[in-house]
Amino acid sequence: MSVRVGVIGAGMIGQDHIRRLTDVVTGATVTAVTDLDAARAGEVAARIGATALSTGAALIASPDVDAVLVTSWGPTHAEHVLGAIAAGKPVFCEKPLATTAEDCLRIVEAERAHGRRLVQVGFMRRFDPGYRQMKEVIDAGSIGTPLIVHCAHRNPTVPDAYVSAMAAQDTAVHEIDVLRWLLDDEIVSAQVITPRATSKRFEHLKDPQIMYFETANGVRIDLEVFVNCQYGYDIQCETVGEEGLVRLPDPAAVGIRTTGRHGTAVLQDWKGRFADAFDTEFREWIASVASGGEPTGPSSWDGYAATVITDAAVRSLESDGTTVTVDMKPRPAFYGGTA
Ligand code: NAD
Ligand code: ISE
Repeated sequence: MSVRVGVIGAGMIGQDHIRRLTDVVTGATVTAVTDLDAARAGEVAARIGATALSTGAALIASPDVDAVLVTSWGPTHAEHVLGAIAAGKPVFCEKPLATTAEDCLRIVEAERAHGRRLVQVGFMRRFDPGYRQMKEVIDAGSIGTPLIVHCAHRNPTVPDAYVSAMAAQDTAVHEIDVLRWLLDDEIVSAQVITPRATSKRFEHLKDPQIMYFETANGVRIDLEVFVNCQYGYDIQCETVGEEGLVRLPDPAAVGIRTTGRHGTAVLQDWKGRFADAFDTEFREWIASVASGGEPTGPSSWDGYAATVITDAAVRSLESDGTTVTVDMKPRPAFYGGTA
C-alpha cells in the first residue's frame, strides 16, 4: 500500500520533493498540499491530483495523510513537527528542525514522550554516495584515527536576503551535521573569522567566512564558507587520519577537451550536486514509514545538535572570532549512538 504524504510548504524545495515522491520514489503518493499562498497550494495540488488544504493543522489531521513532509519556512517548522508528533504521524522536516534550541528541545521531549522516533530531519548529505564511501573508509579504520578535517562549501551567489549569520545557520549547518555523523564525534566549540571580504557580495554580508570546530575527541575541522564564489557550487571535504586521508569525490562528469583546454563542467547548485542524495533520502524515509518502523536518518536530536552548534558559530561571528563553547544538553539514550 502506498504511503500517503501531506506536504506543508509548496515552495522551491517542497515542489522538488513532491516531484521526487511522485516521479522517482515508489511506494508514496502525495495526497494533500498546503501553503500560506493558497493559490500556489491549489496549483501544485491540481497538478498531481492531491487535495489543497487551508492550514498545516488541517493537513496533519487529515485521514488521507499517513506521513507529513514539512518544507515551509524555518521559523514555522516547530509548530508543524510538534503537530505531527501529537497526531502520532511520521514527519520529515527540511532543515532546520527549528530555528531555536528551545524549540528543538520541545520537539525532542515530545518525541521521547511519544515513546518512539517519528521525526527525520532533511540533512541529505548523509545519503550522498561520496560521503557514504568516506564513512565506510573511516569506520573500517583504513586511514587510522581521524585528526583533521578540511572542508569548503561554496555557492556561486546568494540573494540580498542572505545575511552573515546564515553562513552558519543555512549553509555550514550541512557540514556540521555530516561531520558529526562521519566522525561519530560531537562538536564542542566553534570559532568564525572573516578574511578580506569579496567585492562581489551585497555590502551587508561578511563573505567568505572561515569556521573552526573542535570535537570531543580533539579533531580539528576547518571550513571555508564562500557563498559568492562566482564559479559554481563546490563542496570539498578531506579527512586526515594517522595513517592516510580520505577525500570526498567530485560527482562523476565527462571530461571535455577543447582548444588548449581539458576539464569538466562545475555544477551550479545544490539541487544538481545532491540529486542522488535527495532521492536516496526519500526512498529510505518512505521505506521506513511503509514498514511501520522508526526512521533511520538524522533524528530530532541531530536537528537540536545542529542548531546549538550553529548558535555557537553565530555567537563567535558576532564577537569578532572568539572561540565559543557549544552549550549542548547530554544526549538521551533514546537516540542511541554518540553523535
Ligand atoms: P520557499 O520560500 O521557496 O518555500 C517555502 C514555502 O513555504 C512558501 O511557498 C511559503 O508560502 C510556504 N510557507 C511558509 N510558512 C508556511 C506555513 N506556516 N504553512 C504553509 N506554508 C508555509 O523556501 P525553500 O527554499 O523551499 O525552503 C524551504 C525549507 O527548505 C527551508 O527550511 C530551507 O532551509 C530548506 N531547504 C533545504 C535545502 C537542503 O539542501 N536540504 C535546500 C533549500 C532549502
Ligand atoms: C541552502 O539553503 C542549502 O541548504 C544548500 O544545501 C546550501 O548549499 C546553501 O548554501 C543554502 O543556502
